[in-house]
Amino acid sequence: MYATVVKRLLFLTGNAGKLAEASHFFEPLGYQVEQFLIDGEVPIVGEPQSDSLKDVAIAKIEQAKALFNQTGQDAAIFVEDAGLFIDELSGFPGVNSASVLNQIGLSGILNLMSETINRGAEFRAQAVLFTGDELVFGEGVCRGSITSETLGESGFGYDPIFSPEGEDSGRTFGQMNKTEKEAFSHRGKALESIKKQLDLLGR
Ligand code: ITT
Repeated sequence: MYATVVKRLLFLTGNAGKLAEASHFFEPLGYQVEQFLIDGEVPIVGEPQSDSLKDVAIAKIEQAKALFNQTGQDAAIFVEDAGLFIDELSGFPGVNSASVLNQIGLSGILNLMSETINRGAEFRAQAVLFTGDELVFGEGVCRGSITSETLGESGFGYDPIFSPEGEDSGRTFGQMNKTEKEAFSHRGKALESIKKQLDLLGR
């Protein structure tokens, strides 16, 4: 009988919701997902001022690699950058989704949209995994619409005001469990793309 090899995956993030969803995806694949901490803290990394999620993700993984090299450990490293892009608001809050949510909350977004008929929006995610040898990129987009009120308490961030396309009963991510959300979500798609590439690489 062969021992199961558990691969460590260190996720550099301060967002507990993103960490929980990445764990839900990777752990059945044989990864042990951990938050990347140094001395018990999430290391602070600079994020460039850029409209490109990919530029931000690359900046984060390069800094994570440099920090990780100092630890002398053996693990894959993972980062992800995501955001909500609302059509009628010309892509706002976009790359600033985290800070905008802190500043105005879900009620602020709903107020901005109170007169708006066009409720289309999309979540985008750019994930990057460093295997130890190479970078593997995964992108995901999830189209949907902004609801007129908050619905549900699951998930995190903008989940209670976003209903994905294809969800026939109009539920928001906030009304779904992780498995249901993953089937629709930008993160699920980005991670699925990375998984396929790892399979091709035989990892
Ligand atoms: P790290 O950079 O530390 O990973 P963060 O929260 O700052 O964490 P992002 O820069 O990727 O991460 O911010 C994206 C924000 O977009 C996030 O804070 C949420 O508010 C929102 N967001 C991203 N994915 C989401 C999802 O699946 N559901 C709801 N909101 C989401």
